[in-house]
Amino acid sequence: MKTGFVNIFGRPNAGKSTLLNALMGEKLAIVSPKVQTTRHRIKGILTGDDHQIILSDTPGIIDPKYKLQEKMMLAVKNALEDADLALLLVDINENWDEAHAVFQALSLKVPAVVVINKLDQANATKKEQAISFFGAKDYCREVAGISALKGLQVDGLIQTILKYLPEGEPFFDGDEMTDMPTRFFVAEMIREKIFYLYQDEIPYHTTVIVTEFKEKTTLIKIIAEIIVQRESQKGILLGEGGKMIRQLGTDARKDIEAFLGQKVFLELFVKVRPKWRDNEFMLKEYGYH
Ligand SMILES: Nc1nc2c(ncn2[C@@H]2O[C@H](COP(=O)(O)OP(=O)(O)OP(=O)(O)O)[C@@H](O)[C@H]2O)c(=O)[nH]1
Ligand SMILES: [Mg+2]
Repeated sequence: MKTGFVNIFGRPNAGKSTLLNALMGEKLAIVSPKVQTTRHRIKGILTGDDHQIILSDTPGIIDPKYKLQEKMMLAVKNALEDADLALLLVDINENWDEAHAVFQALSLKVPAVVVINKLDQANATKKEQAISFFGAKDYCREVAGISALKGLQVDGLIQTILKYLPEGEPFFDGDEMTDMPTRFFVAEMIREKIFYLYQDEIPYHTTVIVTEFKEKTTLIKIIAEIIVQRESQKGILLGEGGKMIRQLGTDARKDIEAFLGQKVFLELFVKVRPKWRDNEFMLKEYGYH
């Protein structure tokens, strides 16, 4: 049996979370058109007849400006340390030199496959150019081209991954899919909707924590707190007469119900916690270790 840890790295928006979901065939990680959607390392355990691949999605690599971003980059650093294989994901339409600089700075000690993503948005010439550009880099063992969104060459990528994994015993039970608790995924689904519904700085000044999760006979009752930094942001989240937060609740509930396979009663509260993004204690409380 081939088993090992395969960690996905790349700049914000490269499509790392989309790729994790495509490889898993299941939506584990939230996705948005905005940068810095992912804040945690999220494991997906892919078990087949002859393999167990423990995948990790990680936050997009940036220069941290505040403590939350430092925590995000710590999640990246942790993932660097236990990989058997790194997937260096690049959006074919991003700046290749900048992506290369980021990959080089990782100083990887493990083999890396450069994965060129979003091939549905590029022509064959550009694809060939990207393959030769990254194929010549010294950290790159192999280049693969995919579209994570369209599921193009994702099965091929699994075969490529298996070449680099050692023989070994599985680390997890075959039916385990992730190491994160249900509450985490519920909070993430709410956070994803915030990325879609609200503009500008709102998603970046916000976090979500599930404070109650109770299984009743006919439904699951969930209470979640949305944390913002300023009173004005609370107003924006609520919207006129509470219109926006009602929309948020409806959108998030649908996803949560699909995820849990049960009816959900979802209640949202907005709390103002000034400067939570720079407060070590609060970051810990909100799950950023
Ligand atoms: N056209 C196209 N869009 C894609 C593809 N893969 C991802 N996207 C889109 O790119 C955007 C970013 O995707 P994510 O998966 O959130 O990117 P990420 O690398 O996880 O981003 P961060 O978590 O912010 O670092 C989303 O709008 C995706 O739908 C692809 O193969 N083709
Ligand atoms: Mg992501």
